[in-house]
Order: sequence, then C-alpha cells, then structure tokens
Amino acid sequence: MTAGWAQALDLVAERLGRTRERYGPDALGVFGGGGLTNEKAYALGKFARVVLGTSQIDYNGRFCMSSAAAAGTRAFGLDRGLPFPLEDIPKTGCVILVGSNPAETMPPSLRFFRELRENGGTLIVVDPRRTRTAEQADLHLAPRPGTDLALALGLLHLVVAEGRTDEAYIRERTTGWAEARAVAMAHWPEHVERITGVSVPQLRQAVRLFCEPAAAMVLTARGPEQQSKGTDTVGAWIDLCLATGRAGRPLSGYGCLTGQGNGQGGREHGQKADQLPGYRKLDDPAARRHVAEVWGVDPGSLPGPGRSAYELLDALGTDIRALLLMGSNPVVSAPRAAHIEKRITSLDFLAVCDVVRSDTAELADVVLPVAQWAEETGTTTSLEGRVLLRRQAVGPPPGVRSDLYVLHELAARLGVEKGFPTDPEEVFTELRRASAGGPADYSGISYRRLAAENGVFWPCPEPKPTRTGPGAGRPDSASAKGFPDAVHPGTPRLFLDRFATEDGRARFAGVAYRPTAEEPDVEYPLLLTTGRVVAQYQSGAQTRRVAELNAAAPGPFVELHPRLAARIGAVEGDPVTVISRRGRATAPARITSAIRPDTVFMPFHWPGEGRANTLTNPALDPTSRMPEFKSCAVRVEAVVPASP
Ligand SMILES: Nc1nc2c(c(=O)[nH]1)N[C@H]1C(S)=C(S)[C@@H](COP(=O)(O)OP(=O)(O)OC[C@H]3O[C@@H](n4cnc5c(=O)[nH]c(N)nc54)[C@H](O)[C@@H]3O)O[C@H]1N2
Ligand SMILES: Nc1nc2c(c(=O)[nH]1)N[C@H]1C(S)=C(S)[C@@H](COP(=O)(O)OP(=O)(O)OC[C@H]3O[C@@H](n4cnc5c(=O)[nH]c(N)nc54)[C@H](O)[C@@H]3O)O[C@H]1N2
Ligand SMILES: [Mo]
Repeated sequence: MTAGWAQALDLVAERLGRTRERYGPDALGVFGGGGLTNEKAYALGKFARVVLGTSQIDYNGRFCMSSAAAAGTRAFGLDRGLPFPLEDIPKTGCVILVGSNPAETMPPSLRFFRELRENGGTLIVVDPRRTRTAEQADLHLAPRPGTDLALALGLLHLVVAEGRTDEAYIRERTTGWAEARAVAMAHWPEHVERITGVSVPQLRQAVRLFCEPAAAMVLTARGPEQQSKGTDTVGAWIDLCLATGRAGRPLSGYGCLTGQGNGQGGREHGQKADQLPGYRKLDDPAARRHVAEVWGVDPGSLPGPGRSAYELLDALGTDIRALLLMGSNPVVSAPRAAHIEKRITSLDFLAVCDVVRSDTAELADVVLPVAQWAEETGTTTSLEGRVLLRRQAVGPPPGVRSDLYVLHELAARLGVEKGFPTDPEEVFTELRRASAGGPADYSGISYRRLAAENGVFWPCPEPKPTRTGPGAGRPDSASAKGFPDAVHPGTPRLFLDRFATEDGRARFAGVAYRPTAEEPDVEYPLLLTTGRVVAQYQSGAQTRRVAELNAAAPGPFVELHPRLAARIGAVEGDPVTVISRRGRATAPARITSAIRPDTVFMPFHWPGEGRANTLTNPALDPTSRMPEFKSCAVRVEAVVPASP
C-alpha cells in the first residue's frame, strides 16, 4: 500500500524507537552505499552514531575497495585510490593492471591506456580471462584465481635475482625490506609457475617490461582484492613497487581503480563500521573528541566500532532486529546471498531508501522513494581524490524526496531537532569542520571553490583557521562564513617527499603466499570467479530497468572453456548448473577459450536462478573483512533437457 511521507516517516521512527527501547541501540542496523554523495555518507554515519546511538553501521564499499584501502594504509599510512591524477598514466613507462577490466567497467579510462601504448609504454594485464582489456595488452598473464599473491612474489623474486632492485630508494624511503626480501626469495619462479599457471618465461618478460623504463605503475581492481587474502595480495604488489623504487616518485606508483559512483568519498566520511569523518579512526580518542565537538555531543556517547558488512548482514534477525538500508541491494550483491536473503526476511523491520524498487526493497516494510544523482546537488570524490561538485540538473519526480530529507525527518522524530540539515551545502560545511586535521582533510574546500575549479584534490586543509569573525563555529552557516577563502591548492600528487607514515617511510608487507579459503577438491573440482559486463551495473537494480541495456546483456551466463564444456557435455547457450557448498545457480553456457579450463566465470548482476552470489564464499579477509567474491570451489553440470 502507499502512504504519505509523514505517515511513512512516523512509522519508521516509531519502529526504530521501539526496537531500541526493547533491545538496545545495537539492535538497530544501518547499511549505506558507495554511490551516496559525500554529504549523504557523512549524514548517515552521524545519524547512526548520534541519533540511533548504534555501532552497527557499515556499507557496500566493504565489498568493493576495502582490501586495497587496508593495504594502502598499511604501506603508505594513507589510502587514496590513486595518489596521482589519471593523466599521469599515459606518461609512465609500464602499467601492470591486476584483476581489472576497464574495457567493461571503466570504458572512459581506456584512452589513458591507449595513449600509454601510443607513447611507447607497455601494458601488462593480469586476469584469469582474456578480457577485452587483456586483448589490448602487450602481455597477458592468466593466473588461476586467488593466486595473485604468489604471482607478485614470483616477480619480486626475479627482481632480486636479476639485480633490478633500487637499493638507494629502499634504504632512504622504506622499512621492512630484509623480511620482504627473505619471503620473496623463498618463492622460486618454478614454484610460482606451479601455483599460478603463469610460465617462468612470462614472469621474466613481465619483470623486464616493468623494470626497464624509468617509471612504472601497478594498478589493482577487484580481481586481487576480493579475496580472503586481498589485503596481503595488494601488499605484495605494493612490495614490488617499493623494491623497484616505483612509489612516491613522479609518474610511478601504486593505485587502486575505484568502483562505485562515489567509491572514494564514500569510504572517507564515516559510514564504515570503524570510521569517523575525514578518514579518522573511531577508536582514536583524539578523533572522537574532535568529531564529538563538531557534533555537539559527549565523546563518551559515541559508540565504538561495529561489525563489517557481511557480518552485519549475517546478524540480521538475531542481534540486529531492525535495519535502515540506503544505497545498496544486498539480496543480489552480498556473498552467500540465499542465506543473507533469509536473514533479511527474518528482521522485525526493514526500511529501504532507494531510487528504484530494488530486489531488497521488495522485502521491505517501508520503501522511501528518493532522488537520484542528477536530481540533487552534492559532492563526490573521484578515484584520484578529486572532490567534485555536481549541481542538480533536473528536479525529482513528484512525491520523491532526498536522503538528507529522510535523515532530517527521522532525526527530528527521534528527538534530535538540529544537526541534520536538508541543504547539501550546509552538510558539506559541517563535513569540512569534521574532517579538518584528519587524513582526508576537506576543510579548505568549499562549494564556491568547487564551482569555480575543476575539482580540488584532498588533503586540502584550511590555511588559517581564523575562527573569530562573525559566524565562527557555526556549522550550519550555509555561506561558510567560519572559513576564510581557502588558498591551499589541494594535493594532486601524494608521497613525493615522504609517505604518510609516522617516520615518512613506506612499509613492506613481506607476506608469504597462502591458498584461497576454499581450494578445489574431488567434489568441487573447479574455481568460480565473478565480475561484471559493460551493459549492467552492480546488482542491476537500476540497469535491469533499461531496455537497451537488457537487450545488450539480457541475463546471467556461465563462461567456460571448450575442453571443460566437452567433458561435461555442455552446449553453447544451453543451461548449465553451477554447484558450490552454498547452493546452485543455473544459467546458459557461454563457451570460450578466453578463460582458463580450470575456472568458470559468472557476472553477478541478476537475482533468481542465475544469481552468482548464491554460490560465493563469505570467507573474510582478516584485516579488511572483504569476502572472497573472486574464488570458490564449484562443480558444473549440464542440465539435461527433460525427455519429451
Ligand atoms: N559496466 C559496469 N561497470 C562498472 C560496474 C558494473 O557493475 N558494471 N561496477 C563498478 C564497481 S562498483 C566496481 S568495484 C568496478 C569493478 O571493476 P573491475 O575490477 O574491473 O571488475 P570485475 O569484473 O569485478 O573484475 C575485474 C576482473 O578481475 C578478473 N578476476 C577474477 N578473479 C581474479 C583473480 O583471482 N585474480 C585476478 N588478477 N583477476 C581476477 C575478472 O576476470 C575480471 O575481468 O567497476 C565499476 N564499473
Ligand atoms: N559475486 C560478486 N558480488 C559482488 C561483487 C563481485 O565482483 N562479485 N562486487 C561487489 C562490489 S565491488 C560492489 S560495489 C557491490 C555493489 O552492490 P550493491 O550495493 O547492491 O550495488 P548497487 O546495485 O549499485 O545498489 C545500490 C542501490 O542503491 C540505489 N541507489 C543509487 N543511488 C542512490 C542514492 O543516492 N540514494 C539511495 N538511497 N539509493 C541509491 C540503487 O538504485 C540500488 O538499488 O557488489 C558486490 N558484490
Ligand atoms: Mo564496487
């Protein structure tokens, strides 16, 4: 049934309030999304901690870039997708793209790789499939899924063996090399070849292409990151950069190709379980004091870190009784999705804010229809750390409100009248103060400045905090009077002088290879990996509604090698069933020699019978809490048509 806004918001507030009274604040869960603007992500994190008082908030970015973020923080003391602008890519000598398929997932960025090759640079692609991206590479390495850690160590071994390390750089700018070197030396190329399936001559060629030019980059995406050892895997690729002097130098470095609409900004301002705005840590007393002051609350009232995304979803209906979901569709996108769907349906109460009626919204008690990106103003932060202002282009349809309106109204109904403005610029003005002095410092960035410039790179601190004039300390002053006109130029390139660690040095990870959480065996002899196609976006909630996109990518499929197809009797276009320890999924076979014979691939954009995530393994990375979307053990059977 439909209801008016007031009635619907009354019901949501009443149910959240009642649940809190009965079971305590941690019985309330909040789940956000990396597609939300900085303002919304910030307001959602504040809403959870200040209004609901719950520690149980996390977001879909945990499934996205959390391993790269953890590895970047560990190595460099700071996580920003790219520590350099995208325009640097064509000017370097060699790029290794690890588990990234921009031909399908970031088509506009392809020109950077094309220009790189036109300029005489080389592209190496590491992917178990010969993707459209791999087709454009000078060298394609096709490791078995989940073995990138061994691959990186094998390359590092050869770098040492061939005398290609940069000893002066290692001495002056890093720590931990002795241990990392010892680990790499234990990973003999022949051994790495057996683990990964990448031949020793190919390893040698990769080392030569990477080491010979004056500058080079390693870029990772979800392939090596969405593993139960994603943080260590990215760490090993960073080690390769550090040993060869290719980080924190012009046109060299490690970067992570960010995913969602606001994948970078969405991970900085507090919708993550352990985080406060400005990329501060929730368990850091100084950070708590700073943010509590901006929020006008007692630091002791802020809850501590909560559960990570999968753990939060897994606790629904048990510890967590009511959920507010804003910007994600976990019924399709969470690992072990049939189980998560059951957890969601066992909630006492589910409220979903969405721009469409997503598969998860279908299960909700209340769906609140909100505006989407072109329909409202807000800032996002690109993978290069560039903060961008997007002005409203069209008005939302009648009856549609904004996420900020929802939070404002719910806060008021739950007894917090102030601090949740509906004007994005007012929210941003407060975000600036909350982020001031943090790693992702936005305090020198204003809407006025963003309107005049083509984005500003963080950190961009406010140069002189003259907080004495009129309007000082008034976070709700939309004209940002508390801030003088910012003059800090922003920071397009990080780490050129020093890394963001305490001693200014980058830290080697120095970790040994370990297998995936679920290696193949007799019962489940193959590896399933998952990913994307160009015409569908994520859980498909938005793109499955667009006729042209559905025509281009009408449904799920199972990519398998001709040899495997022959063995199981699969026929092109006929259904096959993929079976894992979590369940079964059926979709048409797509037979191609572009995939390893020991591996099958499914895109994850669809619900129902062909839902890839029915199969995936929620084994979590110990540091980032990233699930192992990129490998689990399966068997595949051809569906024998019923005899007439
Ligand atoms: N069209 C489209 N574009 C998108 C999205 C979308 O859904 N659709 N989503 C956006 C988002 S949120 C994200 S995060 C990005 C993701 O962008 P990508 O990371 O490029 O996308 P994926 O297809 O998940 O994975 C990339 C590649 O990793 C490979 N791979 C699988 N397992 C392994 C492995 O073990 N090792 C290695 N090295 N590679 C492996 C896959 O074969 C795949 O080609 O795309 C963004 N852009
Ligand atoms: N097997 C497998 N599973 C995966 C992955 C994989 O590679 N393999 N990749 C993972 C990754 S990288 C990601 S990012 C996740 C993404 O998975 P999801 O979080 O499910 O991503 P979306 O489909 O983008 O869902 C976002 C929802 O928010 C809505 N929305 C968009 N903008 C707004 C807004 O401004 N406000 C509100 N309230 N709602 C909005 C959309 O309509 C949509 O319903 O999937 C993960 N799942
Ligand atoms: Mo993502």
